[in-house]
Amino acid sequence: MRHISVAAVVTGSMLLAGAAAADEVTLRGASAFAQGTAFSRPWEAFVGYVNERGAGVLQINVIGGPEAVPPFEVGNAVQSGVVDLANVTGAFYTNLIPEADALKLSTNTIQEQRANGCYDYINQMHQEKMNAYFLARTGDNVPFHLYLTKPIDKPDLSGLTIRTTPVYRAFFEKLGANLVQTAPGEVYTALERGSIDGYGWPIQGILDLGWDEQTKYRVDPGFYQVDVNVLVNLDVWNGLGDEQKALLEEAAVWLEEKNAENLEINKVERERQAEAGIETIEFTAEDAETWSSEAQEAGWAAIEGVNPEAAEAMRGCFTAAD
Ligand code: 173
Repeated sequence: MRHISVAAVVTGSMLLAGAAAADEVTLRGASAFAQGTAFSRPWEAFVGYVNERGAGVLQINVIGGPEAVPPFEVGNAVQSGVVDLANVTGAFYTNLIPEADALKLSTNTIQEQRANGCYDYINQMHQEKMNAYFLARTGDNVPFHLYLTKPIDKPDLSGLTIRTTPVYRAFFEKLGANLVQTAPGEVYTALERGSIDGYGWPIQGILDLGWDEQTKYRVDPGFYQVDVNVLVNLDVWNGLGDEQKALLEEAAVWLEEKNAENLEINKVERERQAEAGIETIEFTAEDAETWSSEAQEAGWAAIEGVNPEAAEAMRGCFTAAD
């Protein structure tokens, strides 16, 4: 009798342990970008993917966008665990990882970075400096542009006041602009009031934000490559079970594959901008070359100024192998 009851107790506790490992976890998520706009859409798709497949395993509860956590605070919220995961660009958490601003300088894809070791380097950097697991990157193939309310005819921004974030700072500064940093949510009003003559933003999203109403010109060519990343608080990540981690990793691969859609989305956005009356400013071939090379050089010089070793490591793996 005694023997049997011990066995029953052991079996029972093993079942309990098994049940505990499989308990559904709900993670609180936030996005630095407003719901329904260009750099929120991939994140929303990611959340949908996880929630559809994660019944009994893991669910994501999105607490909101920039109205819930101010964009430049999202990094702090992930680090401290105020949120469990977030959709945010490196430029918004340079207070925690100044080197994260280099992510925009990559000219290869996240798939190539996973293959060449760059992803591991970046993930390690996020773990050490920010207590965050770098789960996924979106934004490949999406360039940034300068948008203006007044025309220019050469790569010279002197006399112009331009809205910036860390993304554009070194480049626009080198071209002589007077810079004002704002969160995306303040751009429309700044344009309306005439307190800025233009702003940096990617090729996607202007119409979602209504900024086309206040924008006259887009300067081509674009420069850099958007990074909008899904980061998970590291303590939360480490506390997940294998099945939960596997679901998030699978969703990350799926999300990153969607980056290939960006070329087509960019094309449609260019057409929509033209239809909205935004004129394209194109420089001479020589000036266009100056524009592009100054952007890249200013970007790397800024990272080298912050951390030469990290700049060298990332430079080595941010370019596609020939
Ligand atoms: O312009 C910005 O606010 C910015 O830095 C950014 C970065 C990635 C995607 C969209 C905007």
